[in-house]
Amino acid sequence: MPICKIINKNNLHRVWETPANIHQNSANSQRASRKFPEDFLFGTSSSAYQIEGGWNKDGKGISIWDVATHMDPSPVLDGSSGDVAADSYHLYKRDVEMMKELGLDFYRFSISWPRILPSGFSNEINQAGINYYNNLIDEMLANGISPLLTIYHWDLPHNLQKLGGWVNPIIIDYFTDYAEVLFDNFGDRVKCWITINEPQQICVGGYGSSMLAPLLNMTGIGEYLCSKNLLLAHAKAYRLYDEKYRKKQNGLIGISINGYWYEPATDSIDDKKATLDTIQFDWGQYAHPIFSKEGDYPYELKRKVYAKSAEQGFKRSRLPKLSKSEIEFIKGSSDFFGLNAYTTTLVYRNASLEGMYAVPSYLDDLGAGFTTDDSWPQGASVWLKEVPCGLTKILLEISKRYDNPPIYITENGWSTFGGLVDDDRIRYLRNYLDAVLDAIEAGSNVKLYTYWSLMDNFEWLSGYSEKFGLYEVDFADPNRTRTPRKSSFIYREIIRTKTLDFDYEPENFTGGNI
Ligand code: GBH
Repeated sequence: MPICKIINKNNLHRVWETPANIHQNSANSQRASRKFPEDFLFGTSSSAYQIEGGWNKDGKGISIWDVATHMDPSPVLDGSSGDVAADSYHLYKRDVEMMKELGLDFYRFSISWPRILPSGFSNEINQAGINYYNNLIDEMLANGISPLLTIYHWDLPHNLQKLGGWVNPIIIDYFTDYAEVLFDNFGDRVKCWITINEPQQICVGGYGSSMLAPLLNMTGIGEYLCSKNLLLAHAKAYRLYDEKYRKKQNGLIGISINGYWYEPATDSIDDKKATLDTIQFDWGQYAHPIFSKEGDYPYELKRKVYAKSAEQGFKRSRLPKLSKSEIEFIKGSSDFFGLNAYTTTLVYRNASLEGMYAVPSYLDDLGAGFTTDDSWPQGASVWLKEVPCGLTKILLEISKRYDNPPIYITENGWSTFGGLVDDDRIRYLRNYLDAVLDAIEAGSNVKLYTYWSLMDNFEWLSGYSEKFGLYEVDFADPNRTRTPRKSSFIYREIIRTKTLDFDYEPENFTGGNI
């Protein structure tokens, strides 16, 4: 079986140098145990709207997800909402108990902007919201778990959306005001911050399509306006922390970018070019301005959107320009590369793409088509295939492109349709951690790993149908009872021993408590 070849530090992988047919690792058995570096850290991840519930409790304002999930007809697959979700607004002590059971070093969670600033603006702070997160943070610290705080994970205050949300440049200042409230209130105890979770998903999902709130569906225009404002908002919050808070609070701050790994579908030059273009549209669009030496949008993105715009009779490129000072402002604005990495996709470019996409559109600008390999194991989410060496490759690619930054894997996880015996999640977890170790051995500077997610939660427009949790949540139970899955016991042992042991079986696992 052709498995990813692992390359040494002097020869970090480039997409066009390897064959397209990569496969997941074979069976778990008979693989030697591997040790993680002593200072490597393990955590789990979640986000406010997906777990908290309490959507209108104690003065919280309305977010774009409250609006989207309350629409009639509902855009959510099972018609559900995050009104109650896993009810972490009330059950946070149980959540911390679970973190403790797993032995996590840290827990990544996000703050609901409208719970802190109900109107979106910082002139009015909701003390009940501050109290909630103070309690959560204090409970974590009392149990030896470090908070990794995401400032924005998609639940924009509805008021700001009324003004255009991420396509109105005024968001840059309002986002920074919000971040400042968080630095002021939580920065004494929070030493690691993520400004924004997944720019591409926010912009393409929310403004360029209707895959995420606010379901704007203005492709070819919306995602590019969003992109520029988001990069500037991120950078402004970073600069604020750097200049006003870092000395006193002594923390780190960065951004989390979702990185699909892309592999050419065939060996043809066209498919290799399409693959590189896709990388630059999908995550290079955000990573290049922040992490590259030269800054600015990637050349491939600028050239393609400019050319298409001209062809289509637009007076200027639909991708807004970054000025010299904006380029400088954004460049270097992240202390680490936060990477959310789940899966791999094959890319092609050929005549069959003609007329396939609306004009103008993001996909037409990019001019690529996507496919997958039937041999890749399939998760409960349509887009999720298990391709462990795709993770090794993206880690090495980031290391190579951006001068070996510290990489924080801020999300990685597997979805099922439920059940406590989750052997496929265990296989995914082990194979992906194995892939992380391959990347570290090849010279990638990976510092930590975060499993998505601590528990089942509201999976956006897929509702509650796809389960990512190490803990199962019973959403039919008003108490939202949480039960550890088999994978919890496996992850706990990996954390306890800092060792990946492919043969470890939890003793007497009966689907009961840890
Ligand atoms: C993460 O994004 C999110 O940060 C997190 O909130 C989420 O729960 C987690 O993934 C699991 O999905 O359904 O075919 O339209 C990872 C990137 C972006 C991948 C949206 C799936 C939807 C594709 N995800 N994308 S589709």
